Amino acid sequence: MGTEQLPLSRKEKKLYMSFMFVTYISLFIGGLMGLLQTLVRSGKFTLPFGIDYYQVLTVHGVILGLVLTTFFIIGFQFSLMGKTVGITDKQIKAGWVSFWVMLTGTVITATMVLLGEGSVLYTFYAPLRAHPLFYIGLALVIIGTWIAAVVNFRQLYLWKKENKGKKSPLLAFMVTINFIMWVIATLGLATSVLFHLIPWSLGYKATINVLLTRTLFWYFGHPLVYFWLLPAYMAWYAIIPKIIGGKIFSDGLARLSFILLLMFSIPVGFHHQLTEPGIDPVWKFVQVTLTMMVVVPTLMTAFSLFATFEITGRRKGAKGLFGWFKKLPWRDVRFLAPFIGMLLFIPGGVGGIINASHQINSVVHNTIWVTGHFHLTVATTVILTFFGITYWLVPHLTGRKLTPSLNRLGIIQTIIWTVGMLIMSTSMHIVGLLGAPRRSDFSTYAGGAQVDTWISYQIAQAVGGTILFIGILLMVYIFIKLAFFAPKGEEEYPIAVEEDNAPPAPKILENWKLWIGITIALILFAYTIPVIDIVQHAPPGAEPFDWPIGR
Ligand code: HAS
Repeated sequence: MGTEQLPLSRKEKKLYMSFMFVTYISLFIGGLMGLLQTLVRSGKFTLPFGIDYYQVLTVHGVILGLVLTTFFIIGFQFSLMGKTVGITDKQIKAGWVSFWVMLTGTVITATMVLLGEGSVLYTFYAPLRAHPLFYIGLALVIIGTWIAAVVNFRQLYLWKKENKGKKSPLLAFMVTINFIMWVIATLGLATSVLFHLIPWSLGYKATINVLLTRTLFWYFGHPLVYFWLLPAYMAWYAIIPKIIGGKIFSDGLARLSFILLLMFSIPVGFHHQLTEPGIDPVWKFVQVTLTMMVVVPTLMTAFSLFATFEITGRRKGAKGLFGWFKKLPWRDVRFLAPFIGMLLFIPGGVGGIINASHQINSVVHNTIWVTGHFHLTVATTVILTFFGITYWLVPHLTGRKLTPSLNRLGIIQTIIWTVGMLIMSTSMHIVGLLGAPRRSDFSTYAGGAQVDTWISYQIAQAVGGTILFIGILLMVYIFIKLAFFAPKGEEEYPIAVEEDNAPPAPKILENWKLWIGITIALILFAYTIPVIDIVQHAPPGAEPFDWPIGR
């Protein structure tokens, strides 16, 4: 890979840090809402001031699932591009435009939810209908991300022009793949929001095609989860090796796995709609098969990481089959937090494969098992890796040091997070198998033996949720320290280089036209006929359902 690292200017650092501030404010607000939810569902607590359960759930999902992740990812990716291919002053300005457009959209959407005009959850399924400004705010967030994408594409384009014939730096290649996936995926969301939801919520359309809007949402929804995951993979492939004192196992393998993830992340949205009528089972089968293909690059990633760990350990003198394990830097939070993320991706991924298996999906769909699944994947694998990145990225940007005491606090934070999440997520998986629904406050149900059993598990979830909230407070504290109070100094931006004897990555891996072409062909294959069906055979449109009723 291109080994040259560019210094980040003050202007750049300010831009990247602004994204981090929004991330950690979101973590605090969204986490508080998570705590309230687990308490309410335990049946032991009632929300004050007439606040509604779905309002809290919407803030939690939108702020953590959409806002925190997007701001962190774009800030982190900007820094990766700045470090590897550089950024011009004009591009920094465009970066600020993207930041402000995204922030304005976020504030508009959040205001509508807080006013009780948009309690439609982060999936905003029709016929639940929010205030038009809820959707307009979301549209602005998406437009802001597109501006960031164009800036990143241009950064790589200019670098390629100046470095004719050279392969692009690995991390810049990865950022580009993630943004190509995002742009293709958000086209579905934009179609749904601009042509269906906004006109309908403004009253220009009396009814709406529910299945079409759900399909457009999930066309976007699965790549959304990979948009969260790929920055974690960037750190696993290219940053963790440096932190553990090793090298990248194979640049070519890393690129190939990202290309496969691009191809197989989008044409798979039906695996979220397996129980929905109106989609021919043949197309569900096709998309489930494509879903299982996503497992291939994921296992390539696991293989590559094991190889890096083992080679590095052996170089440090490890003996025996698993001796390398002891040589890993367990006391370095920059490694420990992402490592636990990797480890818990094993049960998280197994859960995903269970979800995607059509018949078994009918056991778990719409139960709180699914909530358990995504708290392992996004709220553990991804978030712990993001925390791991924060420990070096923020001090690098603010010109401070991750001191041994902050490192220790980080390790405590990681343990608290892991314990809290294991309690909460395990309980969610078990009670999900016992049929407990997700997204409902069943502490208000009439009662009965089954509901009592569910509620007993809810108490475990409230305990886990409380521990997690302590973890959030600690993480916000560490962030504030790293941003403002840690001693001045220089923290390394750890980018690894490739093994010396690694074979060169084949040129074809940078053939963008080929990979984007195959991706579009797969999408057209998986979606064209079912979408035509959905449009042609649409039942009379659904009447809107405003929440709270009577808006
Ligand atoms: Fe999922 C629902 C299928 C991965 C997030 N998923 C969700 C929802 C979210 C989400 C948010 O097919 C809820 C959406 C909603 O609100 O309704 N998911 C999958 C599959 C995968 C998968 C097949 N999901 C993710 C990731 C997410 C995420 C990643 C976030 C980041 N998911 C589903 C399905 C549903 C679903 C259905 C709908 C369910 C329903 O009915 O509603 C796969 O990509 C998983 C592949 C992963 C693996 C694990 C590989 C392990 C690795 C770690 C290596 C470890 C090392 C360390 C090296 C096969 C790479 C080891 C060290 C040692 C010492 C051992």
